[in-house]
Amino acid sequence: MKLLNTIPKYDGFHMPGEFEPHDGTWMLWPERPDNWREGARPAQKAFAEVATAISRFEPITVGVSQRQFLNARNVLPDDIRVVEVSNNDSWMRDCGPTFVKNADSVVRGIDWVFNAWGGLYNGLYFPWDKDDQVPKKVCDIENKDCYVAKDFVLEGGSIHTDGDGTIITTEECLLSEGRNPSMGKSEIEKKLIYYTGAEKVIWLKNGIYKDETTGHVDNICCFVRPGVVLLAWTDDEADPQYSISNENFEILSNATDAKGRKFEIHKLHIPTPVLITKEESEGVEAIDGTLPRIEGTRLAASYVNFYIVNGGVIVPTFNDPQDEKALNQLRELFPEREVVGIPAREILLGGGNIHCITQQQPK
Ligand code: KQY
Repeated sequence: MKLLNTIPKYDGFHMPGEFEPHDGTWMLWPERPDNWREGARPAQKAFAEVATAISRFEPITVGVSQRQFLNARNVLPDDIRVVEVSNNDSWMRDCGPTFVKNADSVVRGIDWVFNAWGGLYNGLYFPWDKDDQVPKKVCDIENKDCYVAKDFVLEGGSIHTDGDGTIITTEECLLSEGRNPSMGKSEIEKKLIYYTGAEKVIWLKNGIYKDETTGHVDNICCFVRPGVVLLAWTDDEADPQYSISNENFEILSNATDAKGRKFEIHKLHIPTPVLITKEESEGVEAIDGTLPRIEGTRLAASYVNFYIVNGGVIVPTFNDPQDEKALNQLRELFPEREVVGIPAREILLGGGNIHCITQQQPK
């Protein structure tokens, strides 16, 4: 594996859409008791269900600490590869490599700076040094060369691409103080374009209400395919999410993508607000420096945080009347894929969802 200091776009590489063919998926195994309740046992069960669902469609590897290796190996089915990868927490979308490919289908990784969603300014835990090393380890295991983007803080969940020249992101996230405070919007845009090989960045304003990542796009908006987007939505004017979604709808309605297309926008209604219960709150160990889990806090529940695999779509469900409607809407939008719902409350309690814990490796 070579570490590269050149620029993917100049080398002829770009980030494919998630809906394009994968070689496989990467995940990490949850264990920290100050983020996951009851010593992470319920979360581990949920992660195992996600990994098992993905394994029906494509190869999957789960990275796990030395301490948890035997537990993960015992819990996960035999056909899921388990490898030891030290980590601080289990958000492979955010700390893992972003993969890019060229016209000859050579795949390379990008190793961004990871600072736990805001570093010492407003990051969610400290330290994050092991997470920051994950991309090089994944690329080494996969024997993929790896671009070192060590002058730019970025998490995979803060960008989506259509694989055809367009990136979507949010100002709330990428212009936040805790990430690249010395860079302006145009400089950040250039970094995105040079590293993902894209041509145009669409800037939405804010992410899902109360999203602790400071507004990752992957919880509010994503591509179904080039020119077609899904936007998390509510018709409840009293919900703070209402104005956030409406503002993003306006932006998308007035935008064209890199190829000059107007967007076809589909509204995907959020579930009834999900709040942390007393029992859930009490199950999390309180540690200074880690975001506390306080009873009654609203979680950033959204069906947009699904993950597209070869021939399938893995969708979070919340035991909510909206679940079935969301699944059916996705079945209509992805007629050629099997849409699989997975109960995801235990993942949501940790601050993210299925898209946040997965990372595709393109074919
Ligand atoms: O991508 C995400 N949504 C990750 C959230 C991390 C939360 C850490 N407690």
